[in-house]
Amino acid sequence: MPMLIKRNPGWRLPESQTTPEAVYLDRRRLLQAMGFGAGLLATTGLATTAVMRPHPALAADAPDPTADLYPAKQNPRYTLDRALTPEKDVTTYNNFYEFGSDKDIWEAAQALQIRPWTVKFEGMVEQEREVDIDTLIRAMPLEERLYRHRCVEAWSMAVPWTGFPLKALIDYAKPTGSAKYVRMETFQNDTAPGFAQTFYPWPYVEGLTMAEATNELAFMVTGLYGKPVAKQDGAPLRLVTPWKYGFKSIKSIIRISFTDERPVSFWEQLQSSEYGFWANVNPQVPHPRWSQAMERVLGTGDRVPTLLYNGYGEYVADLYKGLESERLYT
Ligand SMILES: Nc1nc2c(c(=O)[nH]1)N[C@H]1C(S)=C(S)[C@@H](COP(=O)(O)O)O[C@H]1N2
Ligand SMILES: [Mo]
Repeated sequence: MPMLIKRNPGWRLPESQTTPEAVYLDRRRLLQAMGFGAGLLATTGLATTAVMRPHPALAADAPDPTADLYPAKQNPRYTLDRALTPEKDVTTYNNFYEFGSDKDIWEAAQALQIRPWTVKFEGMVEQEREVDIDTLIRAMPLEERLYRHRCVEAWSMAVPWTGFPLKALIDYAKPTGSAKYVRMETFQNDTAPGFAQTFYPWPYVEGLTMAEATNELAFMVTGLYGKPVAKQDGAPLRLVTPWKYGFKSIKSIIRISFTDERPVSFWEQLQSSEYGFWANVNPQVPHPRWSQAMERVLGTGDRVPTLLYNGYGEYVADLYKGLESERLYT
């Protein structure tokens, strides 16, 4: 079990101590990752360098070919004890490093072309294949779920996602019995300015064990607030795993591979001392640079205590029995 950290009862999370995932990278690691000397590092201003934004797409996108599927019926099993975060906050305060390392990327993300879009199924599957996103979405059982989201940076939101269980996608992909993990990958092309920051280990990658991926909570998102999901929130297909820190919820997926090797995710590759594979929410295990005890709720700005497994222990705690020696909470 993780060590219990005793906290002052009156302790509050100082906002200034919570920094975005990337702005405080260890200097030596960053140098290695960049493969450059200190001279250049000094002039590039580390990972905080402002990213140039492209103009948002000028022409409006064609109507979404799946728009008729929304709103989908809400599944009453997944509701919340807290108010939903206003749509405006969910769609204008984002983490999507492909479009820049600050929260204000929603306009830049409009440059992403989400049709045509295909998803490849690879690795340990009966047969590798590539499927058109609209064919895929129409083959899946869409429903709406209200989920909490807890970013490792200590902000949170409550969101009405539309999508389908990851389990349904896994049944569709037909992995073989040897598969132990599912690995997912985000698009990489020259429409997004973040790829010019070559010290990041692009493309964005995430992974789950097969047991996690087939847990009923693991959800593939195609919609948000009763509409097709916005580009800045990961259109046309993103993962949500509400019991884990938000960085596990990989956006704009193009490739899903089944493997017997544990995938190394984007953040783990960048800074494994801070971001591991499991990344389950636990208020008692601090991030090396800040506490995880409390969270700031987007929209209201309220500070509320963070819950073990983000409040989803009854669904997922069993997944981690026997794994107590692992770094389950970072
Ligand atoms: N491809 C990709 N997926 C990503 C990210 C990213 O930078 N790139 N950021 C992650 C992080 S840190 C969080 S908190 C959530 C944010 O999702 P939201 O912007 O819809 O709130 O997306 C996750 N998925
Ligand atoms: Mo995050």
